[in-house]
Amino acid sequence: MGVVSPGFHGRPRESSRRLPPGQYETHDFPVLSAGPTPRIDREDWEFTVTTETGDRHSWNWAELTSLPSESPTLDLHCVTKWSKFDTSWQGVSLDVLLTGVETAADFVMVSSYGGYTTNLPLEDLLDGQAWIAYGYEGDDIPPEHGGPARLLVPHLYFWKSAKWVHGMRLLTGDEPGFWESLGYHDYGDPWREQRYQGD
Ligand SMILES: Nc1nc2c(c(=O)[nH]1)N[C@H]1C(S)=C(S)[C@@H](COP(=O)(O)O)O[C@H]1N2
Ligand SMILES: [Mo]
Repeated sequence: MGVVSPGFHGRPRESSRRLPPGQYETHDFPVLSAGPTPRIDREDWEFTVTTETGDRHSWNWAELTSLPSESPTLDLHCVTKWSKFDTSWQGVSLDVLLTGVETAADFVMVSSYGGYTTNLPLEDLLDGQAWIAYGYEGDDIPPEHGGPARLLVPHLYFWKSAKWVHGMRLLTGDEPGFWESLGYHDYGDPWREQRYQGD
């Protein structure tokens, strides 16, 4: 064991511990959208979970925002290599929404207003790992960042965090979403640098 001076090594070790391989830290909040920003009125907004047997569970805006919420502070990692530390959000844990949804599914297809889709294993949405967020830094989520509400799954590359989220289909088999069918990795773990198929 070497002699380590915490004053000298502390900072770089701290930030590289939080920075996945190949990423750099940015203080901006870049906007990455595959199409135009859809405008959705809160009165028209709805989020629907459809099970593999066709059962539907829907929440409107008043129902979503009256559920118990959490205020997680999260590091975000985009596949285009920027990472942003310590973003603060308000939202409802998927654990809360999926309680009482009876399913034997292993996969989820998330869909957005505007047509975007992304797939992930159901277990990656559970156990405090994912939220339907409706607040950002103490305010509404700006439309370009996914407001009224977006999915947040911060342990995967940020393309899995669907903006303008509208629903989820529970699936017994995996299917590729929008970027996944264009060659991006099916799972997208930033710590294993799973950017593209084959990584
Ligand atoms: N509906 C939708 N969600 C989306 C996207 C998109 O194009 N449409 N882009 C994804 C990608 S690639 C990233 S990096 C993040 C970007 O979120 P931001 O624009 O708030 O930074 O949203 C993800 N969610
Ligand atoms: Mo991205």
